Amino acid sequence: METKNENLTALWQYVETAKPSIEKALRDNLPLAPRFIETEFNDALEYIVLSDGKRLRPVLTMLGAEIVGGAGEKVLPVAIAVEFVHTSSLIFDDLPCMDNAGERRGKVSLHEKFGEDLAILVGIALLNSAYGLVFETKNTSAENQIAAHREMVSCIGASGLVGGQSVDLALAKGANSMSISDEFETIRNLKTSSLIRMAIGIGAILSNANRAQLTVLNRFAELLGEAYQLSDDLLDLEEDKEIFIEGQKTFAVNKGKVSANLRLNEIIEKAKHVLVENFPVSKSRNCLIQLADYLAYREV
Ligand code: GRG
Repeated sequence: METKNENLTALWQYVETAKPSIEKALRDNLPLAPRFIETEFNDALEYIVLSDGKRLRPVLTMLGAEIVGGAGEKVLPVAIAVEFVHTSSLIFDDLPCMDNAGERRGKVSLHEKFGEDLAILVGIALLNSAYGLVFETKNTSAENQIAAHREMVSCIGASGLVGGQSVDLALAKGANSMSISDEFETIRNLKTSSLIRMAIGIGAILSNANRAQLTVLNRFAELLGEAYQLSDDLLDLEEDKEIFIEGQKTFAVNKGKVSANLRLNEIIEKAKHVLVENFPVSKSRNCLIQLADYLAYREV
């Protein structure tokens, strides 16, 4: 392996530089309720959106724009939309009917703090506003905006994030992996890879990416989703082997740590190769390559 987490300087420098404008745009675009609606809605919205997220998905959108020759700053509205979708997925995922999580981003989860009813409303408000923000990106054609919007619909819907989460729910209820599909691992990655695909893809679409470039970026996103899921499974295996073995038959459980690590390396090398073969050397390409390493070899 050429790069490990300690060598991800270009990526973290990029994140550090982009973060102030991302945080400002998040604040400026919060879908706040008007003054006359005196509920806790706005407090709840600010509580979850302005919490301590890594903001990797908006960064992906900016890098998606840059790798096809566009400017990251110009796609900021849609980068914010991606963070809103991500945040709404975290809110829904934490609900008692899903993952029942009491904590998120180092704080009490939104529904525990403000109630399930308000948490659901905040999640919907964020999604709703994300679909509108795609039309706020200036210096791009109406065709690009419509194409980006269509990509969002597809990545969030039943063939993406929502469908992927339904697989997770079925597995949590004890469905046998093979009864869901032979392509079990790929389907398990759907919820993660869909959002990565959306993040990179809409930045690129709004920056005039051509069809061939989009195909390459979609493949990269798919591999990243696969790597993320596999590294997650490896971390689970590390933490609580018993529970996991009884629960799901993942690749990591079936084949063991050594094989899973080999496969993880293979996927990451493939992902990097896809970019290196199809895009010239650039800062954005280097950052995306480092992001692949980060996702695969993260420790939490
Ligand atoms: C319709 C939006 C919507 C969702 C319905 C609930 C659901 C379907 C999907 C859940 C998807 C989910 C929560 C996937 C896990 C994503 C993930 C890897 C989260 C952690 O990302 P980090 O580490 O988190 O980047 P921060 O907090 O830094 O942003």
